[in-house]
Amino acid sequence: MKKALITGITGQDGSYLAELLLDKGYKVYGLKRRTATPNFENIKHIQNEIEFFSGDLRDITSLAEAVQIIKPDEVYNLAAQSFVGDSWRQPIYTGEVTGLGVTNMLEAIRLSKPDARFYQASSSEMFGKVMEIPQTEKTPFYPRSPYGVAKVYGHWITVNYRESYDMYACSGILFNHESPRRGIEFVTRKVTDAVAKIKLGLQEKLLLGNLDAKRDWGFAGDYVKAMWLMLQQEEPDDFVIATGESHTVKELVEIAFKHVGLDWQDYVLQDPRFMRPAEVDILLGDPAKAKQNLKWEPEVSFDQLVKMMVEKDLEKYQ
Ligand code: NDP
Ligand code: GDR
Repeated sequence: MKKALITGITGQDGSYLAELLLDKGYKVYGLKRRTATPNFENIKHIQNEIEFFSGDLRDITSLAEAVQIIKPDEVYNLAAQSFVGDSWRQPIYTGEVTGLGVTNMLEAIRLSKPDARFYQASSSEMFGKVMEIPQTEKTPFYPRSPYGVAKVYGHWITVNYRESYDMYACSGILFNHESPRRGIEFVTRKVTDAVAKIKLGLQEKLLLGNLDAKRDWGFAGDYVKAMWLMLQQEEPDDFVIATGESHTVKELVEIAFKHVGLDWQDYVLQDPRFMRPAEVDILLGDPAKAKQNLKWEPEVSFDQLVKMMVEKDLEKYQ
């Protein structure tokens, strides 16, 4: 039985990946932070099938101990301070977790289980002020937030450990991916949650920032399959994972409101509090390499994704 350690198991991607690996017959271990109140919402349905280790990406002792005891075949490093907006409010913390935390995890593996296969959750935010459209594995990085900068560090340290120590270390450059398990502060879920509440008379208005930003949005359930595929190849490599389609925040809002028979213009207001000090205007990924080498394809369209999320939020409040 293969053993996999997932950091960030309580998050959106951690929960879908754990489901996938359990289905494939893996023994799944999860690194979980100590919290005053439990936050098992995303994994409560599979909680009993996972073995948890208490730890924090900033605390190498906890990582080293987990790797030493588990001796995992695969490690998926999904933990991060992942909210771009907050990375300006907590730049040092973001650097420590999202950047340096990757080195802590790599060191723990190098010292105790150097043949474990490693996946790093890199991000399209590394492209930031994009140098070309669409973005590929070869597009230069120009991050536009403390989060993006930290992810560039995490990306390059992963490449560096691959080249320095011959470790099987891969970096997946994933574009935005969403689901009903998405954190409420991210724009897709903020919108679908508000649409459900407005429809049911529980909320009056929706305050948003930049409506013109364009993102390449896919479904998280599709994207975790690509993570697993990356660790099953003969040689470690880096891959862009995206849909190849880009939409504005305005289009997202239009589809979500229309799905419940409402006109978004009656409810949405712009609020400068949700504008960012530096914005990433457009992201559009080219997943050709993943399609060819991993035989990976996204299955859920943007339209289906937004409707799925609205439906789940309606169900929740009804
Ligand atoms: P989430 O924010 O949903 O989950 C983040 C996870 O990291 C949570 O389990 C959280 O634990 C954990 N975590 C946060 N800080 C620490 C820490 N100091 N030590 C240990 N664990 C910690 O993120 P997603 O699931 O959406 O994303 C997964 C990864 O992929 C992240 O690294 C993100 O930056 C990256 N990514 C995400 C994309 C997306 O569109 N979703 C796109 C590209 C990259 P807790 O529950 O306790 O807060
Ligand atoms: P992003 O996701 O920053 O791309 O990072 P987010 O959903 O936060 O923002 C997407 C775009 O929407 C604009 N926007 C708003 N965003 C939020 N959160 N709230 C608002 O009210 C709002 N109004 C407009 C933003 O300005 C932005 O342009 C996500 C995270 O999952 C990262 O961890 C991951 O690496 C990247 O996706 C790829």
